[in-house]
Amino acid sequence: MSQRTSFYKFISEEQRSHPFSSGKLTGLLLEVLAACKRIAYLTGNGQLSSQAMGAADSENVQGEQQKKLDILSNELFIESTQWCGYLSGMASEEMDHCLPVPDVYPRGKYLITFDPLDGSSNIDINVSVGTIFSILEMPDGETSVEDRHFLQSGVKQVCAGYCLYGTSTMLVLTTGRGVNGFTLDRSTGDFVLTQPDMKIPDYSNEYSINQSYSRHWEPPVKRYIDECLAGEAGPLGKNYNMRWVASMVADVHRLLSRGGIFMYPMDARMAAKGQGGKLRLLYEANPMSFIVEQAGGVASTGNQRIMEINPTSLHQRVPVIIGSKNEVNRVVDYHRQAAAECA
Ligand code: AHM
Ligand code: MG
Repeated sequence: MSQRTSFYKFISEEQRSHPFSSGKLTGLLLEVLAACKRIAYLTGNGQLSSQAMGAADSENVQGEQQKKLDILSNELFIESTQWCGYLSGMASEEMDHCLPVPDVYPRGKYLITFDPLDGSSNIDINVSVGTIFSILEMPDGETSVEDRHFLQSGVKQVCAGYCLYGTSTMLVLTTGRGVNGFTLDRSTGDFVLTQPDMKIPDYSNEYSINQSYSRHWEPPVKRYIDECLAGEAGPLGKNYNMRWVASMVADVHRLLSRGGIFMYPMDARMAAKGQGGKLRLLYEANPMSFIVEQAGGVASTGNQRIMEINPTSLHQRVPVIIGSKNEVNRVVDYHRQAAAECA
């Protein structure tokens, strides 16, 4: 009989290989998985749970219309994790400020940031969505939990992951020692290791960007996409394919599986509004960058490694250009050339 490796077995073996491991991260991750399973069940019911579908009567702190499932997923994530004793506080895309763990529960050494339901514009049309999370350590010597404690650069992440609610439910995770993918066995409720040591090919011929915004893009991004569109006859010498699910989790999962470049770049509309980009640094860009880098890819704003940004606010937005090493480095190089021409 072939041996299957459950998430619990995998993470326990990882824990044993660290002589001083306390098991606290394992404990926290098991509760994060419990939250993801509940969200998978909720999203999987789709139109059958009419009370969960459609728009809520509220906006999040960034002024975006919330869906009922955004709010329910946020509540499920909090309820599933806050009691476990390994967390001091959490911050979510759907909450104005951080949430310290209530006094009735013990507090632990970790902080968690999360986007409970990324890509939620896809909910009503039955297209993949996902949960993204990032685990940080609570700074030493602090007793209260405040927004400023979450303002840590991505290089300080202890763990990052996402759960993709697609045709199957998949968890993809890094603790800084590579990236592993697990598929939910719906008959047993176990996440089973199905994609060990995921690696992103250095080159690709697939790009992912919302091309309807092309008239707003900055010149380096426009140059790269024009070259992709030129195909074999152009400077890149190959034909490209394009995919855009509009769920970052699904788009990043595709590039982790077969390579590619994903871009949600800076554009003129964002600049006019004083925004740094669309995607959120703490809930989306940093965790995805940690995963992509651990799989051998590159994650940049075009001008800076994403994980080296020092966050200035909880809901800070940044440009995101991530994926296959040589494709992303080419776009970064075009940014460098454009800056040099302006200097
Ligand atoms: P959300 O967190 O509000 O769902 O927004 C993030 C999503 C990403 O998953 C996706 O890449 C992007 O927004 C799609 O944006 P657009 O609709 O502009 O193409
Ligand atoms: Mg999101």
